[in-house]
This record gives sequence, C-alpha cells and structure tokens, in this order.
Amino acid sequence: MEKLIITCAISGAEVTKEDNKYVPYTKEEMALEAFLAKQAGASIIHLHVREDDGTPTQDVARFKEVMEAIKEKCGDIIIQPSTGGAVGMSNDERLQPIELSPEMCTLDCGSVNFGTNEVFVNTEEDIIYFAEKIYEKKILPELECFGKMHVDTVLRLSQKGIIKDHLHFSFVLGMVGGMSATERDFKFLKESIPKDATYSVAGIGKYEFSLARLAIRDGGHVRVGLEDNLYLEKGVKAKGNKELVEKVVKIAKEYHREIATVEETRKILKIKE
Ligand code: KMH
Ligand code: ZN
Repeated sequence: MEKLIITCAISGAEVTKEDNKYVPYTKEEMALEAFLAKQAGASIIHLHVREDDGTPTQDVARFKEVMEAIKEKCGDIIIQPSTGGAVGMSNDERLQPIELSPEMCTLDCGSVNFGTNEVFVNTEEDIIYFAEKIYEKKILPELECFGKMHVDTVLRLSQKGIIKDHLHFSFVLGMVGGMSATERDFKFLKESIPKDATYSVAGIGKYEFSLARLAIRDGGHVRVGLEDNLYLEKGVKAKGNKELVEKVVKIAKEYHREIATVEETRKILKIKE
C-alpha cells in the first residue's frame, strides 16, 4: 500500500486556548507546533493564522511571517494555507495567502451548516472563482468536501476543466451540520472518486481517530490536529498537535502503513512533476 501522508491542522480558526492551551497563535507557537508535528510524522501543515490575541486573520503579511517561521524551524515541509479562513470572511480576504504561491492550499467545494448557527458559504460561482485563481498560481488544491454533494461538484467542475488533475480530496466528516463519519459514509465517499484520485480524511472531534483508522486500513491518507479535535482520548486533552500525530502513527503501524516523508508526499500528490 502507498505510504501514509499525515497532514496536521495545527490551529484552525475556531478553537481557542481556552479550549486547549496548546492551540498556537503567535508565529513562534505556530512554528513549534509545526516542528513537533513534523518530528512525529506529519509532512503537510494545514495552516490558519491568528493575531497574537487569537483572532483569526487571512492577512497575507501575517501568513508570510508565520510561513517563514515554520520553514525556518522545520526545514522542508509542505505548507497548505487555508482559503476557508473563518466563517463570514469575503472571498478576496480568504484568498490572500495564495499570493505567497504555497505548494498547496485548500479549496472548499460547497456550502455547509457550520455548527448550530453559522453557514460556511461556498457557492458554485465562489468555487469557480477560487479554482481559477489557485490554478493560475499552479498551486495544488486540497479539495475539501463536507459531504457527497461536494464530491459531485468537484467531479462536475473537473469534467468542465475548471478543477484539474491531480485530484486530492479531503473528506471532512463528523462536524455538526455536516456529513457523519460512519464507515458507511466513508465508503460511499471513497467509492465516488476517480481511481487515480487520492484522498485524506479529517474526522471532527471524537471521530478523528475512528475515521483515520478506516482511511489507514483502506489506503487513504489522514489529517489530524487541534483544528479538528482537542482530545487524545475521551476526557484527556492532547498536549499539543504532536500527540495527535503520534497516535495516528501508532495506528498506521498496526496496519503496516509506512509514513510518507515530505519528498514522498510530493511524489504521491504529483506536486511539481
Ligand atoms: N474555518 C472554516 C470556516 C479550510 O480550511 O479551508 C473553514 C475551514 C476550511 O477550516
Ligand atoms: Zn482549515
């Protein structure tokens, strides 16, 4: 089986230090969390940035300083800035980090209820606008899908040539308002994508490791991190992103999946071929 790509979503835009004191805000905290996650086995850092007080921002200057700090501390690592930002941000605000020409970034492939009282809006016109800007810069998008209809949108836009190969999906499941993270849901999604596509899973909250286990077993890839889940196990908060990555590496061992290095990750995802 292909080696396992581990993405670590170190901070997100919604969780705070009140939820888990290891959620990084400053560039130094971001760089340290990324470094420890890489040491544990992550090859991609999914990145949101914050002001020093924790306020989420998509400001390009802030992304630049955090990305530089991460690269300086980690050496070679793939940084995948979010173009999702936080609910309510405008499209152009969200797109700012692509000005830095990262190797990857996210492309959110549809709207979804986000928790109990917010909607994360990505209309088809928004998706097309984002896709055009992302491909113009030759960035590989991680195609974030919160449900099957988002996968269908990707397939339709790919037939029209708007979303282009290589297709790397991210199934974000188990979120309140989104699609659940059962084995049946997981199978439905993975069987819906083309054979030569790759996928990663991000289980939200208590689904982080149960979903990861399914993807590891079936040859998919995995995202973990404090953005998605604050707990190492029920009632035990993770002492940083590193512990979440370590837990995935342990599960991978059970299934004899080796962990992909940064360079191997680029090959699997056909980055810079
Ligand atoms: N923070 C969410 C509103 C992404 O990174 O592209 C959007 C999100 C998805 O986290
Ligand atoms: Zn994100």
